[in-house]
This record gives sequence, C-alpha cells and structure tokens, in this order.
Amino acid sequence: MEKMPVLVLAPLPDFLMEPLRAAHACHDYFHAEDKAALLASVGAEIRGIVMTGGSVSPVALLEQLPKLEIISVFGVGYDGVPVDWCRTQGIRVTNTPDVLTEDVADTASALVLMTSRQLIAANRFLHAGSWTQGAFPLAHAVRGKLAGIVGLGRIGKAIAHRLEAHGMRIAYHGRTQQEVSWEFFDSLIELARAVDFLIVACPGGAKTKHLINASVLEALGAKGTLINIARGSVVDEAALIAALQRGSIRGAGLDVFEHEPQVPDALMQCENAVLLPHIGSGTYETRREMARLVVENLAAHSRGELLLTPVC
Ligand code: 8YV
Repeated sequence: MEKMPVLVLAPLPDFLMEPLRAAHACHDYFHAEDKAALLASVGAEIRGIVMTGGSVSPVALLEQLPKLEIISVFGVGYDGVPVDWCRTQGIRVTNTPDVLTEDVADTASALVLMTSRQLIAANRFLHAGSWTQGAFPLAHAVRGKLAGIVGLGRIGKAIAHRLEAHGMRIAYHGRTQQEVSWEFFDSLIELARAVDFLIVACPGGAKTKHLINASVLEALGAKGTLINIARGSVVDEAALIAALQRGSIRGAGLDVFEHEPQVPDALMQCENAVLLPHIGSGTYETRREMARLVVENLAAHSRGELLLTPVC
C-alpha cells in the first residue's frame, strides 16, 4: 500500500517518529528551513498532519493542503486546531485524552504542595548551605484549605480527588453544574474570592482566552495562589506578573505560559512563583501511550476504520 504523506508540525519524540516514518511518508515542516519550498513541493499531496497540543495549524496553512484528511494531535488539548473549519471541510481531528489525565493531575497537586509548603525554596535553601545558619521559615498547610477548580473535566476531577486526599475542600466553576458533591460556583469571581487555590484545568482557545484576568486575580487576593496546568492563554500573564510583583496574590504554580517556550524575565524573577516547563504529561509511560494513540488513529484512518479518539 502506498504510504500516506504526512506533515509533522512540531518536534516529536523518537518513539513516535519511528513508527510514523515506518507507516507514512513524513515531511518535517517544523525543522524545514524553507517552509514555503516544502509546501510548494509536497503540499498538494499531504493527507495527514501530526502536531502537539501546544502547536498551531492555522487555516492559512491548511488551505495549502487540498488533500488533507486528518490531523492527529499528540496531546489532549486541540486549541491549536481550527476544529470548526475542519468540520466544514470534512477533515478528521484526533487527540490523546485519558492517558495523560493522572500525570497532569499529579503535576497540579505537586504545584499546590510546592507553592504552599515552599518546597522549591526549601530545596534551594539547603543546597545553598543555609541550614547550618538557621531553620527554613514556616510555610502554609494545605489541609482544610479550599481549592477552586476552573473546568471540572476529566483532569479537573482527577485533581480534585488528589487534593481531597490532602485534606482540602473542593469547589468548582464551569459552564454547567455537574452531579458531584463539590460546591458549584456560577461566578468565577465569587469562586476566586472564596478559595485559597484557584486551579485552571479548562481547555484553551478563544472561548477561555484571559478568563483569569486582573479582576479574578484581585478577587483571589493575598490569601490566594493561582495554579495553571491547562493553557497559558487562559491567564492574562501581564496581569498575573503585576499581581505577583505587588504581592496582591500569594503565589502561582505554573506549568504553561502564554508564549511557550518564552517565559517573561519579569515572571522568572518572581520568587513567589513556581515555574515548570510544560511537563504535565511528561513521563515516559504517558508520552508512549499518547504516541500509540497518534499512530493507531492514523492507521485506523488509513484502513477506513473507526478512529480511536476522534474530536471530529
Ligand atoms: C503536551 C499538552 O505537552 O496534552 C496536551 O494538550 O499540552 C501536553 O500533553 C504536548 O501535547 C506534547 O508535546
């Protein structure tokens, strides 16, 4: 069978690239120095795209691929894909849900502990040899504190279960109230006002852009910490930096940023922020499962079978 021409829009691990290359004719758009020349030579033949959760496939690019049939995202978030446009064109989209839920939730709960117990600062303190000069300052307990989850999907729920195990109380905000025992807040501002930790776990994209703005941060206030494991676009980063600098919120634990991998110097200098380089799903176990779904979705599509994890 003839190999399906596939355009690769992002850097991918070898354990994904190897099976992709074995099954398809892969063209590396991400590393191509002359992207226009690559499109001119293979664009008319491309039938598949592989990209990551953080990468983007704008309509202007997709329009140059008249035979495109499927976009397979190596990630659960597909805010980089113009899904409504793809639907109108009959282009299928797949993602990698479920397999990364536990790791991302672990990362969120670790950020809660790292920020509240000052674990990163404590580690730095010891490495710097400061312990012999005195004890590390006291930090804050998480038990009894209220965590507000913004976006109670699969990942949001997995975070809530972990934080309950730490003795925390849970509330949430989202588009609709769900049949769960946790308190629902219709208003995001009211949730921010009530909680000690505001945890962003909703999808990215136009609908949630800068949902966490200056007013939400003001409501979170000096007793509050912002955690974001979702998408950088959900938080107004400039407003967050201003709030961290003024100390008008207590701190932040962030795994995602507005312009990854660029993180503003001003944010890197905030001692009250714990910053991770988008490692939420970054384990061998999970990334291999994500890779398997990408490969199997493309294979199913090539054989005309049902997709495993379709978005549309
Ligand atoms: C990954 C993600 O960082 O699943 C997502 O939406 O952002 C992450 O799991 C990414 O897709 C892999 O590079």
